[in-house]
Order: sequence, then structure tokens, then C-alpha cells
Amino acid sequence: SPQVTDTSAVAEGTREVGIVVIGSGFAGLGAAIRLSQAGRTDFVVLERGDDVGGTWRDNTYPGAACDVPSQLYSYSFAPNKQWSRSFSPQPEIQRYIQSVADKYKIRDKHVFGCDVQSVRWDESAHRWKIQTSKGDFSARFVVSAVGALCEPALPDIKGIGSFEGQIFHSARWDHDSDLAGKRVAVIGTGASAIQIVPQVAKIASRLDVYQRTAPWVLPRVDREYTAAERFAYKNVPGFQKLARLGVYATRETQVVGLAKAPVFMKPIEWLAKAHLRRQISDPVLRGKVTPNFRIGCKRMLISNNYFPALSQPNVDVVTDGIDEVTANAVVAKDGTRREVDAIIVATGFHVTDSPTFEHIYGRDGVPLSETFAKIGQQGYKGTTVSGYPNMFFLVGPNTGLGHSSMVYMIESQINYVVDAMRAIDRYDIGTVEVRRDVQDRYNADLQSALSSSVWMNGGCASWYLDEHGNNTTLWPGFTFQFRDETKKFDLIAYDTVSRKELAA
Ligand code: N01
Repeated sequence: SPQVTDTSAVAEGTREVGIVVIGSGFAGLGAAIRLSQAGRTDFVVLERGDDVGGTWRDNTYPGAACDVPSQLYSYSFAPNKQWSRSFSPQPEIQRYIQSVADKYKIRDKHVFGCDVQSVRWDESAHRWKIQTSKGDFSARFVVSAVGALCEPALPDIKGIGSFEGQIFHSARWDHDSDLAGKRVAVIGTGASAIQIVPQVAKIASRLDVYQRTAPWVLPRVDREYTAAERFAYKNVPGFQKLARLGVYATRETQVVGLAKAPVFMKPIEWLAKAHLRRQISDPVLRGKVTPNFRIGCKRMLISNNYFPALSQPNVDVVTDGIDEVTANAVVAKDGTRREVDAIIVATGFHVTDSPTFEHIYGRDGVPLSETFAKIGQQGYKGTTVSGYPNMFFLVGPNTGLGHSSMVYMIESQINYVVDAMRAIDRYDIGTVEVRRDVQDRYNADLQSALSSSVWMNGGCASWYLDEHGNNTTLWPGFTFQFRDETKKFDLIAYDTVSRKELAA
């Protein structure tokens, strides 16, 4: 069981800790390691799965791989010198995450199979009460690291519950199901679907791809590293750092087109159009899969085998929309009924409306979902939210990226949290809560910066936007600006009460 300190009087069975970290994907695991490196032992990581890895543990569909270059996809404190290719497949990333957990001997700080049911601020005790499937915890601080892409979104399609064949979400792949020789439908054409489709197309007798919006697809410049490169990454001092810097800089230039002046996305659009022309010769199919919005407005996808798969004789792209699903068929809006044995639901995740928000109750007992419903998913530096004292969010509001590695953003946020803990200790702070006026100003600035971005002006609807039409998911600047903002915990932005005052 995890190491637990601070055993002052608590309700029987409640485990009292300094910090509860929720989730052990890249964010939670990284936070745990960095807290431990900072000399803290008074924390525990609650993880609902049975292993570390988060989204990389859960997304095991055939073809799952990263669309961010490998060199950017590791912690800076634990560079992976073993990547086999320029874009890594899921098993390799998951192995890397597991190896980091082992190297830093952090697994024994975890409670696995621990489903967090509610997180409530107790104003009288100035602590968070955390109810879980493995008992109750009480913590001075909570670091919520549940991730933005963790709760599968299922489509609200008439009759889908009555389907009698195999049906599963892309993030919950059913490895017992054998799709060979079957008639299969894939719903969705996002990042997950375009990796799944080529794999299923190889084995299915028929594959219907239900496309609501055609995505932009760019070439995937992916290759295996040569023996010389592998040697250099492993043995030549500075080689990997330099490679990492080069990839990082190249990616950052995209920010200009994405966030500042969408007109600069045009050349990338030409590249994607050329890719489409090269890969699909049938003008009817090409017309069907040509996007109708500015590239970058939704996540830009990369693939070399998606369009060829769509061109296969056993594959059909259906653009008429889905009217209903019956016991054994998908019926399109034009009335066409296509019988299928299996449906793969690749419809994404609850991002701005995550059910996890419903279980976090802040200072006034208000669920985070209610707070976000009122003001939108807003926070301060993506990490703290007014009304939720002593709580830190990793991959919180406006920390997502359309162009580079989330690991960089996560590490920036972890810097902020670790420095916050330092400041809290130094000044003997009991509670810390971001000031509402500071948060409001911060968000007004964010929305103003986002107003000229392709995500707001590109003519598409995407999961980046919330129900109010605000972009509450993406960071609008260069990532090094975010790194700079989160370097130091800025106490001045917070209302604080000292431990002495709380005890009085
Ligand atoms: O999900 P998505 P995803 N009826 O939300 C369609 C990361 N990721 O799992 O565009 C019919 O992007 C929806 O249509 P539309 C990455 O950040 C990374 O693919 O809304 N269709 C869309 O086509 C990514 O952005 C990697 O009109 C419906 C699709 O389903 C994020 O995860 C790999 C529908 C959903 O696309 C999510 O990607 C995979 C409905 N009712 C994921 N509802 C890599 O690194 C939704 N759709 C490679």
C-alpha cells in the first residue's frame, strides 16, 4: 500500500495524505516523479486502471500511433534513447511510460484499480475528501491529472442500443472480436478513425466509413531510424537534444498560421490537397473527402494509408449521415440500409463536458461541471480554478495544442505545481485559491488572443470549442511562452490563508 504520512485524527478508514494525484498518464505520473524528486513523500496516486499510461494504456486499437514526432514525446528528465521510428506506435509509447514508472520506482506510490467517485472540499477541515472504490482519502491538496481525452463520447443515434452485433468505442477496443471477413461500419473520421480504417479495410469483407465532416490529411513523414541514427541517439552526447530542438522549432512555426494569421495555413492546405490528389484518383471519392474548412481548424491529421484504404473496392465512404441503427444494420439519412456485423464508434471524447467535472465539489459545494456550465471551462494558467482551493489541474483549460507535444505543456504545468508546493511550505500556507478577478482577466486575454486564430475563423465545428462557442481547450501562443508563464508560482494571483490562521 502507498506510503502515507500525517496520521492525525481522521474518520476511521480514511487515509490521510498531503497530496492526492488523480490519474497516472503522462501528467499524473510526471507529477508524481517530480514531487518525489522535490523531496516529497506525502502523496499518493489514485489510478482507475491497472497500470500507468492513461490514454496510451487505453487506446490499443489496431494502427494506434502518435502523430507527434517521437523526439518530442518523452519527459525532458527521462529522454527515450530507444525510439525505433520518427513517429512512435502506441505499444512503444506505453512501454516507455512503464519503463519511466519503473526507473523512478514510483509504482508503490500508486493505488491501482482505484476509481475516484467524488472529490469534495471540506471547508471546516480545509481539506479535500476523496471517495474512491478503494476507500476514502483526505488530502490537503489534489492534483487532478485525469486527461482531456479519457471519457469516450458515444453518439446519440436512434436505435444504437438495439444493435445486436459487436459494437465498441475506439478507446475501448474489443480484442476478442475478430473482424476478419466481417461487414464493419466505422463511425467518425477523426485522428482515431483514420488509423483504424486502413487496418480494418485489410481484413473486413466490407467496410462502411460514416463521415460527417471530411478531415484534412497530410502525408505522414514517418520512417524507421537507421542503425546509425539509433547509435547516435544512444551514444553521441547532445545528438538527441539537438534533434529534439530542431523538431520543436519546426513545430512552433505552425503557431503563426494556427493562432495568429490563418492565411499562413494556405500553403499547408495546398500540400494536403496535393496529397489527396496523389492518393485518390477517383474524382467522385475525392470530392466526397475534400474538406470544406480551413486546414488547422480541426486537428490536422497525418496518414499515408487512409486515402488508399478508402479507395479499396471493399470500402465505402458514406456521407449521407446516419438516420438510425437497427439490430443488424446502419440506415443512412437517404434511406439506404447497410447490414453490418460490427460497428466501431470512433466519435471522440467528452472534452469540454467531461463527466469527471461532475464529481468535483468546490468551496461552496458547487460541482465543477456547474461552474464550467456557467462561465465556460476557465482556469488560471490552465492549472487552478477559482472556487476550488488547494487544487491543481494538469491538462486543464486552454492547455491543449494543435501542433506540438502535450508532454511539453504537461511538464510546464508540473513546474508550476512543484513550485507552488515549495511556496506553500516556505510561507506556511494553509489554503491557496486563485483570485476570481485574476482568472477573469486571464481568460479575457486568452479569448482575445484566440479571436484571430484558425480555430475560431476556420469555418468548422470542433471539440476545441465549448457550447458557448469559446475555445477553452487550446493554448493560443508559442509553447515556450506557456513554459515561461508557469516557471514560477505567482502567489500574488492567489488568496491565501496561513496554517496558523486556519488553526486559530
Ligand atoms: O475523436 P475526434 P478522435 N455521428 O473527436 C465524428 C487525439 N488523438 O478519437 O468532425 C457521426 O477528433 C466526428 O465528426 P465531426 C487527437 O488530439 C491523437 O478521432 O464532428 N459522426 C469526427 O469525425 C484527436 O483530436 C492520435 O463532424 C460523429 C469523429 O467522429 C483526439 O485524440 C490518435 C458523431 C470524432 O473525431 C480525438 O480524436 C487518436 C455522430 N454523432 C486521437 N459524433 C494520434 O496521436 C462524432 N462524430 C495519432
